[in-house]
Amino acid sequence: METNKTFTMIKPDAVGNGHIGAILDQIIKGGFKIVAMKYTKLSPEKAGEFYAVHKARPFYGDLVAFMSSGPIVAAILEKDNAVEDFRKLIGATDPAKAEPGTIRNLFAKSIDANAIHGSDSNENAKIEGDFFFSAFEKH
Ligand code: FUP
Repeated sequence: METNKTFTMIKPDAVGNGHIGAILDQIIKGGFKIVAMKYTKLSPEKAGEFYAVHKARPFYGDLVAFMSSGPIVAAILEKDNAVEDFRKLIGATDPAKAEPGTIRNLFAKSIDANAIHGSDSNENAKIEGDFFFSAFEKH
């Protein structure tokens, strides 16, 4: 299993608010190498598939609608201890609880529109990266 990679999405709120450049800057300054990246938009069906693990949660419908509401930037990132270090860099799911200086603290306004996604395990990093990128797109 790959343990040095994670997967991220810059979410529709952050893209719409013009924060792609600033967020990529934080990611690169945080020591992550971009292995694959694409600017794309999820259909409601694809967003539903990506977040299928949350299907039973009360916020699932709103989450799918939000994640398909506008363009996103999807990327695979590489660094030692990538999953854990990236979760530290982005901060808590609820931006009100995110540490000062974290990406969600700086760029997110609410728990549902929270600027950025980061995989929560090595296993999910692989699954999520494969959801967006084929083998030849990863460098
Ligand atoms: P995280 O791993 O930090 O992205 O958080 P979760 O996997 O718990 O949640 C995934 C996404 O569901 C969050 F990014 C935003 C959304 N969510 C809500 O809208 N409301 C909640 O109470 C919790 C999560």
